Amino acid sequence: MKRIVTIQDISCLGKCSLTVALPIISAMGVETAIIPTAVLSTHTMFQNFTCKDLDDQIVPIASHWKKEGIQFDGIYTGYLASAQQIQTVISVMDRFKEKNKTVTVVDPAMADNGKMYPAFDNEFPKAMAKLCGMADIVLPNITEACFMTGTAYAEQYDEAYVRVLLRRLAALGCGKVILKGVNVNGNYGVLCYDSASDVYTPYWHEKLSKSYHGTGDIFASTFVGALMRDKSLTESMQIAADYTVSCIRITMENPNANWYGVDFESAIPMLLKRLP
Ligand code: PXL
Repeated sequence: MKRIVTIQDISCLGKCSLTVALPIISAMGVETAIIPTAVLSTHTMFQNFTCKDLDDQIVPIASHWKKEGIQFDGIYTGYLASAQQIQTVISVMDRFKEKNKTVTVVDPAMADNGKMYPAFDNEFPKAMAKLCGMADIVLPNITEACFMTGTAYAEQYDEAYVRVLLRRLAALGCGKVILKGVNVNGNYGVLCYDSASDVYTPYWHEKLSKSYHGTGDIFASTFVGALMRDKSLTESMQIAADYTVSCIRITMENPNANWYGVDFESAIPMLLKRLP
């Protein structure tokens, strides 16, 4: 069984970050170690959330594992609490990245719909761009790609705008990009870009009328799980997109659904059917 480590916060309630990454990746048959970077009472879309930074634990945890000779097939980072914490995570990634073994995946979770999440300042995207530049695969949405590349965010855009964004991400050092929430020529979906060949492969899917918090984390976790189960980059992207859409649909159809996250639990059996 492959083993990954995922580095992101614990939002104790709210269905995001580690509370979705652990169940999804484990259910997909991949051992999932964690480095929790902060403990929050909820995600930051709630009012009055508490937050305890665990910055001082990250290096000691990594050092213990090094002494034990632990290696990883994958390193997946998600929401990180500060620019300083990103520096710490960069050092951990450097220590654990084994050539030709460890795949590094960075979800630069920090913004959506043209806005940064509440906890971040203008320094944050610069630090995140540095982490993305080190990764094998990055998973930004359009807003995150704009913030990291200094591109003006547009609600409506054409294919040329997407190409500019992808080339600017490549200039940061991002080798492979899965760009999320792409909306061009009436098509909606995700695309997989390989900077070496400058070629992208879109996967268009249904756009549902509601959006929910935490779906980026569900996409990223499923993508990592599929990749570790030896699916190709494009197939992993498609499995992640299909599962995320199913989670949203199930939640929209549930009159008792919570506002703060999606019912990803109900769709896990469907997801596992994609992994024979
Ligand atoms: O889903 C991304 C995420 C993860 N963790 C925390 C968040 C968010 C998004 O707002 O606030 C704490």
